[in-house]
Amino acid sequence: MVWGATPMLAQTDASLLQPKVQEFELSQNEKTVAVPSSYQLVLTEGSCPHAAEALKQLLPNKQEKTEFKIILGKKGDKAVKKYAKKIPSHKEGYYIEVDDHCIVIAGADARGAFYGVQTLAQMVRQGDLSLCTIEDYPDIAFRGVVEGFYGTPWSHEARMRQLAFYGRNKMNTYIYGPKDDPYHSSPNWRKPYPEKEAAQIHALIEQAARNEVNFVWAIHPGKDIKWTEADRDALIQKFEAMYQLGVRSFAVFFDDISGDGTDPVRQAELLNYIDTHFIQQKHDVTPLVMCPTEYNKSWSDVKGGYLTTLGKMLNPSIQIMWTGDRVIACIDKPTLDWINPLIQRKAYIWWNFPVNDYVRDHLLLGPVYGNAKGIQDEMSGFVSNPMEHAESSKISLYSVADYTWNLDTYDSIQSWKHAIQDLLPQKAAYLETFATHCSDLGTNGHGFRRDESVPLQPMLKVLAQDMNASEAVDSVLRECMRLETACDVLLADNENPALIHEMRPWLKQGKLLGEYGQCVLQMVKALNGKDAAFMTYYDRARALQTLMYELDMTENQNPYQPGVKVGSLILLPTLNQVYTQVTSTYNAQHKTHLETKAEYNPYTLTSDVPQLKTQVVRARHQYVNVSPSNEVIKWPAGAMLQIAVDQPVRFEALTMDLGTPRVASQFTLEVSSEGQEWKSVSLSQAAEKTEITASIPTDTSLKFIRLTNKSGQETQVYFKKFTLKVQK
Ligand code: LTM
Repeated sequence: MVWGATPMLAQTDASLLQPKVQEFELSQNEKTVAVPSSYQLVLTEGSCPHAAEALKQLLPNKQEKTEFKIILGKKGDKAVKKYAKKIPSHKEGYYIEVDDHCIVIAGADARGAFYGVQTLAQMVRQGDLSLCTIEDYPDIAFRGVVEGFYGTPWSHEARMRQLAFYGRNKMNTYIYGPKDDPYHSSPNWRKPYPEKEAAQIHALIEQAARNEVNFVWAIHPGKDIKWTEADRDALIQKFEAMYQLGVRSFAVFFDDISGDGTDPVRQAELLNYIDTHFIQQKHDVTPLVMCPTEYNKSWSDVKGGYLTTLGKMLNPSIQIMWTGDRVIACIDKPTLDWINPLIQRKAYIWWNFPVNDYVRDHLLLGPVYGNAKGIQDEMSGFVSNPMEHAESSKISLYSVADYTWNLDTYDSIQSWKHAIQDLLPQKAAYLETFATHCSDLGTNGHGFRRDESVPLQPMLKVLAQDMNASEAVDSVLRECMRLETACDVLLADNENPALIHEMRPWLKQGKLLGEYGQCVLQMVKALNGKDAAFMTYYDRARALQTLMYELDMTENQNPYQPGVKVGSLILLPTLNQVYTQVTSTYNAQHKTHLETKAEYNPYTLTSDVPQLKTQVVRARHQYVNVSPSNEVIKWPAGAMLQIAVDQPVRFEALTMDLGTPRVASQFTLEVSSEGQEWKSVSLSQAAEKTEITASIPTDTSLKFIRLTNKSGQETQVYFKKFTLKVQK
């Protein structure tokens, strides 16, 4: 087990215990006891094996004839009988008592005892143990992670590390549902896993058990399910095969589908059948979890009755997942007051953060904030959907563990700092500097944003108003130097190689950004000091702009949101603004024609399709791409998507994929030079194919192209690709 390095303290600091404990009381004499070098273990054999094993790893020197005792057990065990009344009555709770000759860890159940050992481990890492009592328990029953993103699923090794991390941080749930595992979703959900993958899943289940985590295996059959007995039996058979591998918790996801699979009556009938004929029959399986098709308020058609049908029909023990008011949203009381009555149970929250499968050019390393306090009794579970970058996701997941265990004392910044300390103890300060400038998502179709560069924002604002404000120039310059240093140090670090490997493209970009910032601010200083070095700083700033662009064009080249963005919310835009101002001033003073544009996107997107309004459009070489969407798009009748360019160009061809065969005839494609007169261009789609193409006559230069739903009714499509080829 790898423990984060904690400074050695003379006594226990309860504020450093993770997640924050509910009740911590120091003994009146405020004495401490040294961590025992040997101890006698008192426990009921076999009662809480994972807690006992964790204790053995923490303090290996167990001996029969030593005075110091550690008493470990769960409610009902003889060993902890004396403490029965002190054990919290909450599931998974525990009681700890430390005095100068004994440590008691008494769990409400075996998992509670395991969590007690995790707390003791943290105290041991701090140094001497304060004589104290702790009563602790989780606020939310199911806490953890849903590996439910699009993109490269986590590797086996990353998952093994994750499960250990969940155990240490008292998260009890890992839902396995990566969208790009073909045996979880279409086309292969009916088939058993091949041998190698099956063996790995078995190993994950064992690792989950050692760490007191429920391994929930989810299936995503809705894209091509037939409401037949054959498919119902195929699903049960797949669950049975997973049960044989050791799975004891199951989920069925119906998210991001359209067509027949979305019928709530059929879904409820199937789920109730699985519940009655499989889940309930097994006696050792936890309650079934489902993700509905209408999984957030903005998509819910209450009059259509989807959610109320599920609420009425689904067996009461079946848990229903919910992402909030939107696909990506934070959770508060109004969110839960709206959904819980409709589904006639407490929502099981699927929190879509820090998932970045719709902004893959950004890495989300900032604090976890925005979820309300005081709502613990209104939800049955809270799981976070992470990034495909498993190690980097731990910054957020640590805080999700903290929040879901003890909502009311949750402090987002403190938790974030502790998370960073835990992940990279030796270089935490550097990681904190980098993460400060690498947290926002950029413009995106979901409109979800996170704050970024927070401590520097006041100075960046001053600088944006007055590039000569010397205090602002100096402090931003110093921070850019810190950023460059942090990226260098992290790039060369080997304390957590998996983390650095994931962050490498963003660290390289962060380093360039730090250098660029220093250069731009040196340009300001040189201009004010009439220093001839201005031109050298200018040349280097231009070079760094090119290097940042090239990195964006060559690294992390996924087909969805390719590239690498750092500091994109405020640091880079402010530096670019200063660059433009300082260069323009220099040009005016010296009658020169230096390039004043720092970056430039000639393309803009407008749309009255609500889900596409804020999609990003990017030009890369000869191609103009609109960012794809993961979800089903409800395209209203008459609504359009338009791309405009500020100077006329010759569009050559459009290639798009709406994920649906025989759909081209429902749309019109038109082009225009000035936006007044429009010419139709025909769309071609081969039978049973989803790709649609159009060749655009190149005899005239154009500024506009638009795609309109002319079918007279709402059309449901995917939006997998929209690429415009432009003549060079
Ligand atoms: O959120 C849900 C229920 N489903 C999908 C996720 O698989 C995906 O990761 C997120 C974020 O793109 N959006 C979804 O619609």
